[in-house]
Amino acid sequence: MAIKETRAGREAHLGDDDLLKIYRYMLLARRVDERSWVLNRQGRAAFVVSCQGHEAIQVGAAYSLRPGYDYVYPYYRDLGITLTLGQTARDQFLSLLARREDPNSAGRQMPGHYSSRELNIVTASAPVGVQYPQAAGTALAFKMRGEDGVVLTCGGEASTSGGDWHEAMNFAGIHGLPVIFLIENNSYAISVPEKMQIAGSIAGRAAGYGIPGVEVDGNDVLAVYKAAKEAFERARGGDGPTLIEAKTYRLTAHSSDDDDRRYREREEIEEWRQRDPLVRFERYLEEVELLDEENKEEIEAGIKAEVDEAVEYAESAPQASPEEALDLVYAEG
Ligand SMILES: Cc1ncc(C[n+]2csc(CCOP(=O)(O)OP(=O)(O)O)c2C)c(N)n1
Ligand SMILES: [Mg+2]
Repeated sequence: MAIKETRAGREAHLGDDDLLKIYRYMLLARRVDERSWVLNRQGRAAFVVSCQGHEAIQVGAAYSLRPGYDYVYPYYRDLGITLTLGQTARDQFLSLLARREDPNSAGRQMPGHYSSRELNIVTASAPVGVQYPQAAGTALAFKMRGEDGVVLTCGGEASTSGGDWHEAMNFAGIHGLPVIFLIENNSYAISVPEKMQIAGSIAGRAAGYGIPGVEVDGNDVLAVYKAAKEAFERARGGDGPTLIEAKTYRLTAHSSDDDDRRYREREEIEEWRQRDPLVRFERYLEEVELLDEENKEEIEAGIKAEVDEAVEYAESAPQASPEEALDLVYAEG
């Protein structure tokens, strides 16, 4: 296929290769996630928490990260971020199946609790919102050292109801810290709808902390990329933090232990499926003739093979043994 520069790509300063790479990461995240549900329903994986519907936000934002230099404080849905940073489908299934080789926690943590020393992904803690003050602290360290690193930290809309988020926003605003708060607003906190969580606007709260606040269509990967890129540039240039509120919808139940039929209508989900970020980007790439039947099938087949191999590998990998449970948890001596 001829390489052509698309208008949206040019506007976002992205070449054709980048656009296809972004598509591939989004598709990989979706396929890994879907397979995780299959393994759960077959009784082979204990628990799944899903990124479906969040792929544009996660890949669009993570695409500006410098892996192993910038820091990430993610939350449990951020599979699209960790894959863009360099974790693999294998890593994901090793974690899902709690194998000894799981790079996040060697099988100790719940799935979705990402961590990597090499990629500067700081271990996700289970209480909602505790990542924010820690992210601000790391951003302060970058600033004190005179380094141009940026910290990306993410959470759902409900995590902004807790004190930790407000304290971190306040501290980051006062000290002009290089941190990006990415709020993945998927309209629900388990069964609690957005309107019971936020009376005004999340992006609008940024003004009170002296921080730029941006609201972006979280189903439009190029819009998210652009907003995040500007935020990264601001942070790297010494101009401090940004809050990005990216709006989307949780396409699955909260987790594999949740039955969302008890609190939301099927029609509502169907309506949002029409705006599926992956399908939307696919349509766009077809329109600008970067994607056709042939390369689409090729990309799908490549990802399917990768996912198949990863599941097979993880299923035959050794379990973590009970004797090792406390290794690496406490410092020796
Ligand atoms: C402090 C705390 N309270 C409650 C929970 C249980 N809990 C886990 S996820 C979640 C909902 C969070 O919703 P949101 O922040 O919107 O993120 P989403 O899951 O929708 O992406 C809750 C209440 C928790 N983990 N920690
Ligand atoms: Mg939510």
